Amino acid sequence: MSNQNSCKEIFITTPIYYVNDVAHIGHAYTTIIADMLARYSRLVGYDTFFLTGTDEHGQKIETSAKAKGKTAKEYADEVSGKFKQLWDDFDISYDKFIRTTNEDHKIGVQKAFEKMYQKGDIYKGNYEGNYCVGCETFFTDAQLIEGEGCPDCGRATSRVKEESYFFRLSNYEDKLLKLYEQNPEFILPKAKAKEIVNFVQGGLNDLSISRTSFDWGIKLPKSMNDDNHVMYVWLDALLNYITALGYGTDEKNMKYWPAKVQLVGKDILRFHAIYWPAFLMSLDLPLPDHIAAHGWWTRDGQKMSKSKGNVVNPKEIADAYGLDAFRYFMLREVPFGQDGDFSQKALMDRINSDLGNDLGNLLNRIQGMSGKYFDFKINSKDVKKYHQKELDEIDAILNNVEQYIFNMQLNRYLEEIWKVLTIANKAIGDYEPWAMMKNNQEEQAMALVALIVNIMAKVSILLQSVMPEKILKIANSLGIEINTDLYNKLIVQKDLVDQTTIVKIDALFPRIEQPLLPSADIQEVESKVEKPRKEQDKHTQDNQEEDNLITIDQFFQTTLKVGTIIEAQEVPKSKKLLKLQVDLGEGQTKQILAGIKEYYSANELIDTQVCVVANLKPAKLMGMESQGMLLAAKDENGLSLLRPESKKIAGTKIS
Ligand code: ME8
Repeated sequence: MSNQNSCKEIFITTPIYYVNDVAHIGHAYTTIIADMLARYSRLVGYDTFFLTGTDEHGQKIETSAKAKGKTAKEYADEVSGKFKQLWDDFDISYDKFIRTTNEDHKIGVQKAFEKMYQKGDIYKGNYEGNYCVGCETFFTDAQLIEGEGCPDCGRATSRVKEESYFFRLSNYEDKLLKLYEQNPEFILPKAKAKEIVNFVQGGLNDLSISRTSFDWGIKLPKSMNDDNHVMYVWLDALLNYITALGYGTDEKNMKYWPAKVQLVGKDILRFHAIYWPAFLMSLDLPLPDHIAAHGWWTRDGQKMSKSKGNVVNPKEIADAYGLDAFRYFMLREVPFGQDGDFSQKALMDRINSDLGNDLGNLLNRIQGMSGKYFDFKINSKDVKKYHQKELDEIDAILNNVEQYIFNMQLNRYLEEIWKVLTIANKAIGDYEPWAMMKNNQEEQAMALVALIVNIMAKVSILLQSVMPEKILKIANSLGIEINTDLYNKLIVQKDLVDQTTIVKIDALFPRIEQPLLPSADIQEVESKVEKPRKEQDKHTQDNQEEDNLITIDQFFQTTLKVGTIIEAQEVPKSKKLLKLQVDLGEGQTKQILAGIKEYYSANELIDTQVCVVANLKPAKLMGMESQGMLLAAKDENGLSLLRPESKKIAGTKIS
């Protein structure tokens, strides 16, 4: 490990969060990771800038505000304020909280638009296609589910036909492919890059970057002389990463560009790994080192959703279990990039085992031994004489951990540090300082206790970014101050704390025997987290399936039943949909809209049997409610409904 680059600038970003939602565990996750990176890089001595903020324009926000009887700006002020408050409560060390309604952001975005236009990357045309307001994304007909549904969230899209400015994304296809090839770590984790490469190889359409059908957005620059258009919210939003540094206004902080790491959830990787570098290339700006995409959090094995009432409110968890324990859990529990599950049990296990037994208990032992044998006064002068082997072992580990930070193997980073704690706990058992004291080997006992104090000091330095508040307490107890100088002395130069006086403090992580929040009491926050995602690219399916293995219990959360179709009708004006009434036994009939019209006529379906997903939340398609789904298999030869081999009683469960 080295901090040769002590003047190096490091820029770290989170996505800017939509203000139609209240912060939940997913937002907290991204923000905590970014905060950890920022704190780490400041401690190492890098000149660090950490950006977060809120994304406030677009049709979705305009519609949500109207529904609440507020102006879009009033609504944005209110929700943005709540995000900021939460990050302040969480002591998130952001250097700037950007709002896309800020005046300097608007100026910067307009300047960027002008530059892209002058470059010939923007032209005016007509857009005709499908728009999902929930995802603020355009889709071609071929991308839709059953002719109507958004491929990302499943909700109905609306048909848009309007004049629009386009960004020549198609011109960047080759440049993007070259970027991914030459910078295999541009997208992290690397496995995720494959999806993006496949997507780009499939061909890129030019991107519609303006809208005329609503107002809540940034106007085009005056020089365009076209007042009818507002900018597409993703162009506006992505540019926040440079306008926050003063692009187009006061550019002194542009020295932080390009970003070291831009954190995103896997749902918005495509925007950041395709559109964003293309926009930057168009602006002749350098590209970020890493776009790092994390996975999705579920709760007790289930997707979080408002309707299920199981959305995790991060503030409540942090208030009950402690902010630092929550931070540690989030960073340690799940390998970056994979989906993770939140449960109080998993959190308690981490607190009791890793934090209580391994870390907290080691500090207790230090306090006990130093107090009992040495009146709390510790001197390191003989540590090297007796424990060079242990020192070499721990320094080898700790000198190697920085790589895991910036390539986003954060759980690995913590695992390595925990190996060092294990060495310390083991050394106490192996050398038995109490026996040494009995045998008048005071010098050896002091060397051993001092070794443990030094290990604790080194570990604390490297855990400061993860658990700032608890580590401050540990540092106070060890009589040290964690700062860049101490980092250089203990980690870079592998030196020791010369002498110190230990201070007794209360247990840091008292054992938790029972969940602190009765499950039903974990307050739900309003959320839109339920985003059933359809994968865009079938080549990535295998990978995804490996990532998303489910348990048998999760499988049985789906109720599959045999149903008998008792009525079938065509849906007027729909090319694909048939409206079916399906008998599911015991007097239960469900209306199901199925996209099978091209393969089956309504008449031939009546009195036939089908397999039905019977516990699906109702959805609206073409203004009608669909209360279930039929199982079917589709390949290049067409679509076949799955049916029982012989007739079964309607409502028979499938397992
Ligand atoms: O997409 N698990 O904003 P957003 C993990 N404004 N992370 C989750 C999550 C979950 N269950 N749910 C949400 C937007 N997230 C745009 C971004 S950036 C120029 C514009 C996290 O409010 C995850 O980081 O919908 C995701 O990317 C982010 O919240 C989306 O927040």
